[in-house]
Amino acid sequence: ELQYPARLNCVAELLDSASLRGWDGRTALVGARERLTYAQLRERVDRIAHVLRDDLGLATGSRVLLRGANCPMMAACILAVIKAGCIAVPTMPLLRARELGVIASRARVGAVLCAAALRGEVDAMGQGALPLVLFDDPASSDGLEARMQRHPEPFAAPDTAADDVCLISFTSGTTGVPKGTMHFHRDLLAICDGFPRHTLGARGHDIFIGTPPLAFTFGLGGLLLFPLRVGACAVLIEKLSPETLLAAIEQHRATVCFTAPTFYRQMAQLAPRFDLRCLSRSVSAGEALPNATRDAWRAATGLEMIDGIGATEMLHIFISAAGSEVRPGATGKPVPGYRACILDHDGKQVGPGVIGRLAVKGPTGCRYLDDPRQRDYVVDGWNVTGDAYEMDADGYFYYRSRLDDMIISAGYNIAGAEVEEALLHHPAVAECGVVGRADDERGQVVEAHVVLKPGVAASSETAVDLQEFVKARIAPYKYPRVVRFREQLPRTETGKLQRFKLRSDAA
Ligand code: 3UK
Repeated sequence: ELQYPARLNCVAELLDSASLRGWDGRTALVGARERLTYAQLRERVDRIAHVLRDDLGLATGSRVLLRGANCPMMAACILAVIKAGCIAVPTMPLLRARELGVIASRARVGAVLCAAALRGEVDAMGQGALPLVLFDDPASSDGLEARMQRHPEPFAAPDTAADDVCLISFTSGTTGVPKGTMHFHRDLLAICDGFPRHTLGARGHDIFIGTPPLAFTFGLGGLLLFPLRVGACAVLIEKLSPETLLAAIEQHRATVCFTAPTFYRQMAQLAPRFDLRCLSRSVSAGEALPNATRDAWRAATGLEMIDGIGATEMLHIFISAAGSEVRPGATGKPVPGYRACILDHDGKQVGPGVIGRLAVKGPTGCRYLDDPRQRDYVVDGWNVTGDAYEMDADGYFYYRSRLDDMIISAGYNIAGAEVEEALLHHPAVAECGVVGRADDERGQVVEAHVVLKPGVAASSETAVDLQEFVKARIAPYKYPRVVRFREQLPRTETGKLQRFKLRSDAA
């Protein structure tokens, strides 16, 4: 059981303990243009906190919308909002004015901190007279950097409770209106004291790197809070491709990498060109990790990937496995502090070997901001994530599909992920997504959207070859009756396949 003081500011706690432990001179953050020690980061956070309270007049509990690419300044802004006793509302860099406007009004934000390069969509979002302060805009006299000059004194965090909200994170929203999820000061520490300590074994000499935006809780934890909690360093890079991430791992001697399964699959192809011996742990989350990808990455780097399922509602990863605990095909076991079970349609727990709805309970959990969907996600204190899972007799949890993505064809239940896994073992397949398409005769048919590796012809022979390949690997009724070749697959900024687009696109 994790215990935190009843009065708590999680950022003050992170940065003050860093100082008490003598980490002031260590490197905390590395960006494309600058490098900050723990002492420099604390000073920067304090100056920004003063701007928020003294210049903008924000009060404890005010909500501040944040917008910027992954860089030390964006990280410092998020930390400063929280240290100031305000509530951080980070937003994904690719969001458009209309989506930002919905978030700003749903979260009732009182101010905006935005990277100058991304201000266009904020200007267009139409929230009237919201105070807007730009950063990374050195020329401006009322930009954040100019204002920070005037506040050299340390900032004392206002008194807040461990269960005051400090973060509102919006779900990537593949469907419907985005949902805001609220998290407490103690939640941000609880995730640091769960997965990274127990599963990852994070240490002060680690160098964290990866792709998830800081506005996505996967990135906020993995690339900021986790390293700060153990005195480690995070490398923040604004625009990453599989190739530039590999180069950055090599250049910065990174030891821990966070990204999504498709990125690992693409990186495995290019890995032989880089010296990756520095890397000792690679964490995959956001989507199911196919065995084919786990195998390709192991063959390329010698590393056994750490798969972990997390959710914005739960703040971070709650089921995972590393090293010798890994069972291929399984996500893993509950992270210490969490419990998990499988529920049937009536909400009753089922035993091993039965597919049902995954439910979890632990130090973090779902608190939607004014949303009736709260009662669908939290049932009897259990968080029901919307995933179809199965448990084995040893307590391992196996992902099957998103509940609403199960394909029902001629009376058979088919998990698209299983068909994808089979296809990914075929040497011609770079990426794929499998969905159900409405069909008069069968209800739904299995439809595969396939990106081929360079040099392979998108021909009907290839399609038949893929179909036969799947029939030979898994139950033949699961084979894709329709195969469509694509240049790329539609993905969210968090790396998730947008299945609804696959279902509606092709015709
Ligand atoms: C799916 C996975 C199988 C699953 C996230 C790590 O992805 C994150 O949060 P989101 O709110 O999405 C949650 C949903 O994504 N998913 C995530 N990881 C896995 N499915 N295997 C996995 N390893 O459907 C889940 O319900 O965008 C991930 C940390 C923080 C996060 N917010």
